[in-house]
Amino acid sequence: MKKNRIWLVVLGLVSASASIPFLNSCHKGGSTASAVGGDAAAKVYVAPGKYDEFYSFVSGGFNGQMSVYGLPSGRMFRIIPVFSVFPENGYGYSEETKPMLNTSHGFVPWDDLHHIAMSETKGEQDGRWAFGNANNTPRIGRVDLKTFRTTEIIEVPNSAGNHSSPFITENSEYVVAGTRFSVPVDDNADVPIDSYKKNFQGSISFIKADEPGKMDIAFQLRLPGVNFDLSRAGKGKSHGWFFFSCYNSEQASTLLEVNASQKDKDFILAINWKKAEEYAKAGLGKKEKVTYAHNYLDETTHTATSTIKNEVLVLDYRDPALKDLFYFIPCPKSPHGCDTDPTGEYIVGSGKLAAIIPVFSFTKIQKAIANKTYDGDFDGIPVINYESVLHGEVQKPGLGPLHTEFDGKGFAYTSFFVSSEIVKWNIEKLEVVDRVPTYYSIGHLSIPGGPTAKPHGKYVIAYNKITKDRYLPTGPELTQSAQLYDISGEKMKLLLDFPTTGEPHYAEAIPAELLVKNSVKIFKIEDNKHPYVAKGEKETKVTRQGNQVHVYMTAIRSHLTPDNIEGVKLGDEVYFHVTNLEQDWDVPHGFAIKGANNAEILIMPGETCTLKWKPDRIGMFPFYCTDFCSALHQEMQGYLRVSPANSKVELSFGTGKKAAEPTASTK
Ligand code: K7E
Ligand code: CUA
Repeated sequence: MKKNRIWLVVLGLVSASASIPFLNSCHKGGSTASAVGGDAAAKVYVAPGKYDEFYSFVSGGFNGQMSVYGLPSGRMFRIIPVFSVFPENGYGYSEETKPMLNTSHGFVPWDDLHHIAMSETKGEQDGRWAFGNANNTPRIGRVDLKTFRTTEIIEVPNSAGNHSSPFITENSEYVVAGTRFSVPVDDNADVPIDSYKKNFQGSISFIKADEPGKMDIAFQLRLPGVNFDLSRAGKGKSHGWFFFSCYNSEQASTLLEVNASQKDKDFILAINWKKAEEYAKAGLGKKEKVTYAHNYLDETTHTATSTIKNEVLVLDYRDPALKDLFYFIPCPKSPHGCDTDPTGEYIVGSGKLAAIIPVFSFTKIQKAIANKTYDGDFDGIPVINYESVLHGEVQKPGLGPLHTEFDGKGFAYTSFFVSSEIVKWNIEKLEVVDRVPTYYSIGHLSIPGGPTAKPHGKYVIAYNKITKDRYLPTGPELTQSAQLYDISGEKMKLLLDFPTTGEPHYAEAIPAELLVKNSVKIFKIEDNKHPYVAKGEKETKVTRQGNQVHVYMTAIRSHLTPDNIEGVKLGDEVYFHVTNLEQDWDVPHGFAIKGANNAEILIMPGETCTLKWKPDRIGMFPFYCTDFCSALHQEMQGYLRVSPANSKVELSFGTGKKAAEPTASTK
């Protein structure tokens, strides 16, 4: 039956739409049923009022966000906007957050986030930050796990398609970003596309990210033109090295589907980054003129600033002084995932078109480099002899291997897109010990702590690309889907399907106890250094500077101050600076005004947010609180009067009886 299934999916390559209904005809008892043990429900049941054991940070793919789920329940708690505007809370719409999305191309409101990297100390998750990549307009973002907010974004110059990113070293020394597309760099960019071999270059950037507010590109490696795809840092004995999968070693620039699938082997690029760091510090690189943005959200002013930077230090693979930094290892065929096991000894390459999984030995790589066991070079970089560094190959593992994670007990778990399954295998013996079907076409998989030196090998989650008949139909577009498997025993057991938002690629889960204790509940109003804060209703006011009207507004259950504003004229730009005076957990207030070409702002306790609004007509404009904050939330509203440009109406404002002390009702 398993063989049949694989065969059918192979047929499915030719006729994808036909394969899946066909597949389901082998399931007993209905089109969407699958074998789930009788105790599965109990294993994912988190009783009302109880907490999940893990947080899972799931990339949103083309929604440009991260989403946070609990495991094992599969319940979604939060969407964290990173590279895409988010009208739900005003990210990218408020004046404070607009600079977060600034780039050398100007304001970019969207991106494609594929991979999460959690900060580590000594190879273990430390719960400080989660990093994510912007695939399209190359950037790396930092999410602060105290606030679950994006607090810093750095653009990556000389990169074009930041897929191979972010990957983190075992003490968070660097977050690393490789380019998917090689391109001609800088002043040499206006060249024919078919001059790829001559003019196109790859780049990998080492970003210092261990100090909030100071993210910067420490150095950048200039590399031959190929596509960099995925990577992991070495750890333990291989700490100091990085391993990147590369495809398109054919160096094609058109119809890659065919032209980049010619060779039997592409490469894994091994990089001695410790040595690169030394060389960079010794001044061996060259400073190049570039333009890139660094954006940072200051937690005391609650305001982001964007700074344009102009220089990057480049270490070029063609520089003879740098020749002991880079080594290519042949890897069959069009490799995607490149994963290092918890010990750091083994490097697993997953060739999308390969029939085996090669596992390389770090010890053997070191030996081969010492002995120069090379089979020539690629563009001047030595190509290490394949057999000399091979720990071994997993035979007949499945079809279309993509990614591998580890359970810390000596086993690896590889996802197979084409044969729709997770395969568990023994790293030392290279023997397949178990396989389970996924529904359908799994991309990434995730074990909590899976990429670290200390995985928490209790669950594996499949992130599937296709769901077809798994859920109620929702028109032409269906949800992407996650599936949770218990891996605590010898055999993997399917426990749960849950739908996801966006199109998840990688996800990284972390024990809840690492984050819960640090979670911020409020911002202290006395620490608020926003230039337009009103720390109490007595500080509220409306001021005019030319055609700019600044409203210093406060929100507390259940009124806005001021809630009557007159004297605004057509042609004015109005800035509502709303401070939430609450000092109580989970009491945001929102603000919206009719006709605003914008989103709401959602203001956390103690925070100030600004909505810019340009009235387009004369009239009466209601505004209100958008978050159901109290029994009298529906009373939390006001009016703004807009008069003609030449009107004599004086600027005035107020709320009810002046100086009334705010009274808080219960939520
Ligand atoms: Cu989806 Cu990591 Cu972009 Cu594989 S990548 S699936
Ligand atoms: Cu404040 Cu509703």
